[in-house]
Amino acid sequence: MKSSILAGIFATGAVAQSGAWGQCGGNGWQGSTTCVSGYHCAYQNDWYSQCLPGGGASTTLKTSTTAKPSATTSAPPSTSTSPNTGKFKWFGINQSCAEFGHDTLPGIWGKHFTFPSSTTIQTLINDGYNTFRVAFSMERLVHDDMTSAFDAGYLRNLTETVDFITNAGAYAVLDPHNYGRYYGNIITNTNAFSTFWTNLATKFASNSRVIFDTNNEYNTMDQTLVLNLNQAAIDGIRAAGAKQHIFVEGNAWSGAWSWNTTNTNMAALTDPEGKLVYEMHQYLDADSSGTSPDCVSAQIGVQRVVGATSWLRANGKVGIIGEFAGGPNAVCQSAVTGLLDHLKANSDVWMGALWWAAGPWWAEYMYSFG
Ligand SMILES: *[C@@H]1O[C@H](CO)[C@@H](O)[C@H](O)[C@H]1NC(C)=O
Ligand SMILES: *[C@@H]1O[C@H](CO)[C@@H](O)[C@H](O)[C@H]1NC(C)=O
Ligand SMILES: CC(=O)N[C@H]1CO[C@H](CO)[C@@H](O)[C@@H]1O
Repeated sequence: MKSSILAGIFATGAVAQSGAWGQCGGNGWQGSTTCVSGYHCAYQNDWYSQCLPGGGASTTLKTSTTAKPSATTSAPPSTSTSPNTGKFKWFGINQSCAEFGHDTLPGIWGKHFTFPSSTTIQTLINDGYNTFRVAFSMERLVHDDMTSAFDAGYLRNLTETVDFITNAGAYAVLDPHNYGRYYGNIITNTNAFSTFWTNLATKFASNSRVIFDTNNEYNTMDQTLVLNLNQAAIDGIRAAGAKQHIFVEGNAWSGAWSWNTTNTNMAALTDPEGKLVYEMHQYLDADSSGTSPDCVSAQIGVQRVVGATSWLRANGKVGIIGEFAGGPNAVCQSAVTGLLDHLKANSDVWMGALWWAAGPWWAEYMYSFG
């Protein structure tokens, strides 16, 4: 999702009471600060409070910084008891906030950015999610250039988040939320990008529940460069001795609907480990941008991904829908349900799906998996 419009998508859902998993507070939030019955408003960070299951006091107005996970809090592995026993390997949600405030770099922790809440992560794991896409900013990790040493504090906080997730039995997707850019400039130095990935993968090579995502949403870039950057990331990660799965992303915001016309060259990517997963994003509003809570039709979910399904199968690849969402209304509910049913029915090529922001009816649907 284009970060500049994030505020808009969440603001448009303003109703009398925020729905399950909906936003209920945060800087600039103008919608409801109370949740529907059975949910309470939980402070996540200064930009976001969310309706989580259960009673409890609303903490929307809290402004202190309790958002960082504690490395000491761990939970039993939940994979065997997860309700998500369908065919998807990965089923999850983004954990977005360490990349916030991108206009201010490196920015101040607790003011411009923070890290995901361990409480939220644990709640979502208990509800059956097993995959968390952890967005972060490359500039905050490497200040001077892509090959420079890591910012120790940012790396430590990022690692604590990842460790919390993986110690709890879930998968953590490391997502440099950079749109193929570094300090706003399109990355053209594939060698430096490869080194960045060697350095990062070295830190996480021993954690088998980590997944590497080369970059979030390349866009308006040369198509061959997108191919080369992905290959450079793959080569860099393998040079570190890391053997986990790698999510590659395409040009044009990695859109599933245009993948079969835009990103066909990506079939040429190679991986000695054979663990590439093509991550595509798909929103269901008119221009596929995720800026409107309205879905085009109840069928649009399937219609936008069938071409990608064919492409994956024809090329012997597997994919994941790494971002999707629909507004809290009946048309979107049908559209998203149709999308997920289609992915599930084609689980030979689709390995999972990750919500960008959860919808109010999600829990019921998720439990219907398996
Ligand atoms: C990391 O988190 C700690 C709080 O545990 C905070 O004080 C520090 O500023 C953070 N640093 C970065 C760079 O995120
Ligand atoms: C490409 O994908 C779109 C969207 O899924 C689909 O409608 C279209 O038929 C596909 N075109 C080709 C040539 O496969
Ligand atoms: C559950 C969760 O972490 N959802 C996040 C997805 O991304 C949006 C936009 O960045 C956040 O506001 C949500 O908190």
